[in-house]
Amino acid sequence: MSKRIAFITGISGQDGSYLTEHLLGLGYEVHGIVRRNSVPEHQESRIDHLAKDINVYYGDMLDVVGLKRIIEKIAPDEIYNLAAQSHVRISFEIPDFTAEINALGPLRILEILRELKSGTKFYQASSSEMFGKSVDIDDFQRENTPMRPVSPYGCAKLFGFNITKNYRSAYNLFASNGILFNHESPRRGSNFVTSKVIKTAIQIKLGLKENLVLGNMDSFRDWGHSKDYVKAMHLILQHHAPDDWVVSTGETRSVRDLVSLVFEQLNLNYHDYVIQDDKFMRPEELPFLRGDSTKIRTNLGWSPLISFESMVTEMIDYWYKKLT
Ligand code: NAP
Ligand code: F7E
Repeated sequence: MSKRIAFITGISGQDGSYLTEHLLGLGYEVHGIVRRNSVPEHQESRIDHLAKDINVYYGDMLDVVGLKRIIEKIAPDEIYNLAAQSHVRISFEIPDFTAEINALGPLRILEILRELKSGTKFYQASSSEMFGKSVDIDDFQRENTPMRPVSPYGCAKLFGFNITKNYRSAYNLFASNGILFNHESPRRGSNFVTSKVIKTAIQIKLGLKENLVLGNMDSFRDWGHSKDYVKAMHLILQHHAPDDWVVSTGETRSVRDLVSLVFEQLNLNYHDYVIQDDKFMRPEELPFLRGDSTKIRTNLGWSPLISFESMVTEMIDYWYKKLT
């Protein structure tokens, strides 16, 4: 039997790299795009170890002609659209660019699929940030919780979510949304709060830094591990019908809880080192996330295997080795 073919936008990102490993393990032929960067050495660091097993092309979510050429050439069975300007605070600084990539990006691919009529399945990387301040009465967000985003990132992702549903119903495309809550790993960018806290705490421990400067420490997040979440992406496209799925752990912790745990693990008292600065506050904050993933657990048999504590330990080990 010939290999199934997957095309991943954002292949060089945190999730793209773990998804590639997962799909290669399942016997897929994997293709992906990276955008042009003036320092190519850094760009593929998360997928360098996979270079001989995958096919990487230059491509950009802004370049519809290039995207169409690649999709036509490789004729994928499945497309995972992970490319995004994925930083919520930065989306307040570059809202126009964020909307171009995160909202119009999925539309461009869906239009290509509508024209090609190839039967390719499409996965859209939707986000819990789309819920904004909306929470159900039992303090969970789920597939039918109203979406009221509070950031340019969330607003753009909500367009991507809705256009995916729209092309599913209007044109009968196999187009699904994973509504993923926060997920982290050693490969998480160092300007997201988990990596930033862990990296800086280790620098403090090693005498390389004096303080950790943060924004809002009182928001709550439902943090899982990227390795678990990419498995959900694949399962979502194996279901018999396209649909929308919440992927989450169901646990929530504050940024302060995270900071306290990390400093405790390093035998430090965070009160001695943490400073809050408006620079890292957002014009509008999303205060609370906790996802109810009953639907995917019941119907697709997915559940997270890696606990929050073991993920933090793995990230501490990673950054400690990198910094010493
Ligand atoms: P990430 O590490 O920031 O990866 C994003 C990827 O998109 C990078 O490879 C990036 O390449 C690429 N990209 C950005 N702009 C592009 C463009 N114009 N053309 C082509 N590629 C472009 O993010 P992640 O954590 O892996 O997240 C994957 C997806 O899931 C994103 O869509 C994100 O918004 C969404 N999501 C993430 C989470 C989470 O907690 N991680 C939760 C919900 C949803 P460069 O390195 O060149 O920028
Ligand atoms: O912030 C607070 C910040 O940037 C988490 C993305 O993957 O998940 C992610 O978005 C919390 C927020 O993630 C700092 O205000 C405090 O309340 O790690 P984060 P995020 O904004 O939740 C969603 C689901 C996505 O889809 C996104 O792509 O931490 N916080 N001080 C800080 N955050 C950062 N980054 N830096 C600080 O100094």
